[in-house]
Amino acid sequence: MKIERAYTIVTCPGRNFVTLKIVTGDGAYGVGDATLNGRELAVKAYLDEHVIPCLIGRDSRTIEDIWQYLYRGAYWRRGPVTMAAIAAVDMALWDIKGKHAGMPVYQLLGGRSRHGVMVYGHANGRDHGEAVEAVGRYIDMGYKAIRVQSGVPGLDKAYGVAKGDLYYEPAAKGLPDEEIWDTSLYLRHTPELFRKVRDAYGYDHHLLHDGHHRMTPIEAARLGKDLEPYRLFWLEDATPAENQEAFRLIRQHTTTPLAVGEIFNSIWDCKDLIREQLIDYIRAAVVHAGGITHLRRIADFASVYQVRTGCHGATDLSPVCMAAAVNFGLWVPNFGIQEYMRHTPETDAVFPHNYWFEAGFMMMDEVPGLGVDIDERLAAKYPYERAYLPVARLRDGSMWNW
Ligand code: EZ4
Ligand code: CO
Repeated sequence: MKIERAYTIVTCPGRNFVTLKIVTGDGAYGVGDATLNGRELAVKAYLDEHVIPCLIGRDSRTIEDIWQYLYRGAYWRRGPVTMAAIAAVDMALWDIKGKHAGMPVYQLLGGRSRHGVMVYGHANGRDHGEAVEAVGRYIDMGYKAIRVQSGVPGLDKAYGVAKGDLYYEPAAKGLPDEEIWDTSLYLRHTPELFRKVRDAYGYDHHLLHDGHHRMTPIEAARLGKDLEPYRLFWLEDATPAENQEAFRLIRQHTTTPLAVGEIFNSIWDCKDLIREQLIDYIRAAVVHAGGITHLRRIADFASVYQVRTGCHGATDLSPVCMAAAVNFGLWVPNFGIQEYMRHTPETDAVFPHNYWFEAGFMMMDEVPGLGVDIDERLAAKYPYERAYLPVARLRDGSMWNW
């Protein structure tokens, strides 16, 4: 089917989302998520100015060729802006292909490997007491896997601590907030947090924790060792991975499973991590790693080394991305877990979807395509508002990783 029209929709139902819609000559359409938190309009411009003109008139069925055309054809490869734009096109084309075939995308990929996709929730609190209570609420909601984040005594701010309980949203309007960080305090208090959670609820639930890129490799190695008695499902983003070898040092010291990759854009960002079995879970997401077409390549490569998927799924990844992730997770043989940070009711209303949470799993019906849509009239009521993620500094003022 010929691609007749394509356009981007920016909406802010509490936070910003960029969505690509592709329409074919027979009136079918598909949607793709193109949201890059804090840099949204760069991806919109990349799509509007540089990608959409190349799509018009192409055969929507040639998903692989269009992917290669946009990746190789740009000459400038990889990077979050490029790969989010390619991902949006890819998601929309899979959506259209599913609608034309009358099948959900997971059927096109090879069918269900499981009845549902296990998700982890984000339990958090300003201190250990609040965090332990929050874990209890997630257990009561039926979660099988829970990530636990807490404020750190002596620090005003730590990653993952929400104002409310269910909805964590780090991006804020205005210029970036500045937070002070001190890894030594964090390393002192975090094992204690997990001791309290295990003391309160036992060992029947999977527990996870996000280091959010703030430790050096040797600090991460120590935290991994200290957390071993509490049998974590994973330690996430222990240290930045621009230098993939950094994980070798962590790996030599601890049996706590390691996950990384929510900011990765391509298979090249995780090639050595996977090939050398330095991680257990790869966190690359549909929207930031080039769409279903490329994520499938990463997952297949990872399967050779017994590395499983653990896709990023925070609030800045729209329900369009979540729908793509659930389709992907229902199929992918080496599925591990899927992150699920609940969207607000306003966001869920703008993006009607065919996935739902049930007893710790994300479920999906037999609906053609990705099973998600955008209500454009409702979206138009929420105009874009510039927002940024916070930045972090050490006590002496040096910039650090937020
Ligand atoms: O800070 O998605 O695992 N989830 C995370 C997120 C990230 C945001 C950044 O846009 O680390 O909360
Ligand atoms: Co994370």
